[in-house]
Amino acid sequence: MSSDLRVEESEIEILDIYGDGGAGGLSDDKDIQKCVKEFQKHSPDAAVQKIKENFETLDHVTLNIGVTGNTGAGKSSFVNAIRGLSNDDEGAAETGVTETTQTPTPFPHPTMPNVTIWDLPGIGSPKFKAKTYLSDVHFERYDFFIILTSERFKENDINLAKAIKKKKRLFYFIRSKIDNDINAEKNRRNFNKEIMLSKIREDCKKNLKSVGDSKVFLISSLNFNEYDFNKFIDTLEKELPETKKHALVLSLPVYSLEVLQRKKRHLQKMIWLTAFGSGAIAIVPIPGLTVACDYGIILSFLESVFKSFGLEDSSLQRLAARVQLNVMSLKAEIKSRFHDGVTRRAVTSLLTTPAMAAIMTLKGLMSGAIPLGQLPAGAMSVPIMHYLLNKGLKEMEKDAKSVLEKAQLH
Ligand SMILES: Nc1nc2c(ncn2[C@@H]2O[C@H](COP(=O)(O)OP(=O)(O)O)[C@@H](O)[C@H]2O)c(=O)[nH]1
Ligand SMILES: [Mg+2]
Repeated sequence: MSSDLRVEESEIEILDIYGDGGAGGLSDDKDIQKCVKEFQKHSPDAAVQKIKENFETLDHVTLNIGVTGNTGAGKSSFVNAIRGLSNDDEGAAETGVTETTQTPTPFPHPTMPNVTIWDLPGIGSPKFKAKTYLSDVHFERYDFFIILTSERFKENDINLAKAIKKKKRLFYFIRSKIDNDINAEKNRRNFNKEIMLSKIREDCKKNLKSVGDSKVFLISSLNFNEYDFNKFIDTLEKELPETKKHALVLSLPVYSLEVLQRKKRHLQKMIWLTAFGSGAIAIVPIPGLTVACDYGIILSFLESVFKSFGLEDSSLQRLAARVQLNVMSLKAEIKSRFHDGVTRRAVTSLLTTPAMAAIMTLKGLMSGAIPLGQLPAGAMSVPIMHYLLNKGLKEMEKDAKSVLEKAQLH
């Protein structure tokens, strides 16, 4: 398609290349300063190496989530939902069955294999011993635990939470199947959803008093866009280490515009790292490209964005089945150069964006953000890379928004 190679920039777009009125990309001073420091400390080669290592670490960070609770609490359904699967999808954890397995079952994320959700054995037995349970499930494996119940939290839930606390690990209480509670009450004359939710919340908190200041979230695995799921993710974003929260947010299913924006914020942070790692030194110039750059890093960044935004065929297929649409009608919403995926052709067309004017404007724009004098001569391609990666990200964001709209999930 020759239209791939068209120059689409206008001076106006350049002034707002970072979206959010121009603040987003430049405000991440800490990341830029870290990269610049690497350059001052080491030779340029070593600095790029170091930045690449950081990038790799981020790419390979593991996240293990342990989901526990009574049989029937909704553990398997939650495990499926957080992996973006419906209970009937291929590869989904079996639901509505009496648990027979006494060992944790790992469910790898469908597009991010380093993220694993563990369906843990039920804790309903009267003979339950929290300490033994924790060592049996290898508690040290999990970055955090989720304790689910669809009723009141019982003694076993509370004892388990106390034992996890003793081990100085994170845990969160989730009161599941809230949609059922709402449906059962909604026809009553004085029904008020918010009052009802806060009653359930207060009741849970009272019930859990002996555990200390613990957090309870009300959710429905049938619809993460309702109730407390977003609040739950807000809390995790505050409490998890930097790399772990990054893995978590990127792995979330795209169920709303809100989660798409959350993902975008995380991915934009990665752009500086990617730009430095890929563009700081003219490693192997690729003929015809605007800048000499490390193609591999750029490709892997754009692939992460594509996957995380749910634009891959497999994600679209699952979404189509869930909202009862034809997958082709969702795919048709991907109108950018990435319609056929993150292909070499699409990436090359992004990187051949010439717009010399854009680059000149960028020089002016960036010299305030990065002390360019402190970088090796080749590093001028860093701001250009930043600009191009952000452009790719924004194109995919637009696609993802159209898909959400088509699926009526915005
Ligand atoms: N309405 C509704 N039903 C749910 C929800 N979560 C689970 N269920 C249903 O509750 C039953 C038990 O769920 P399951 O995930 O198998 O529980 P587990 O035994 O803890 O793994 C199944 O019939 C699920 O479909 C929810 O959030 N809302
Ligand atoms: Mg189960």
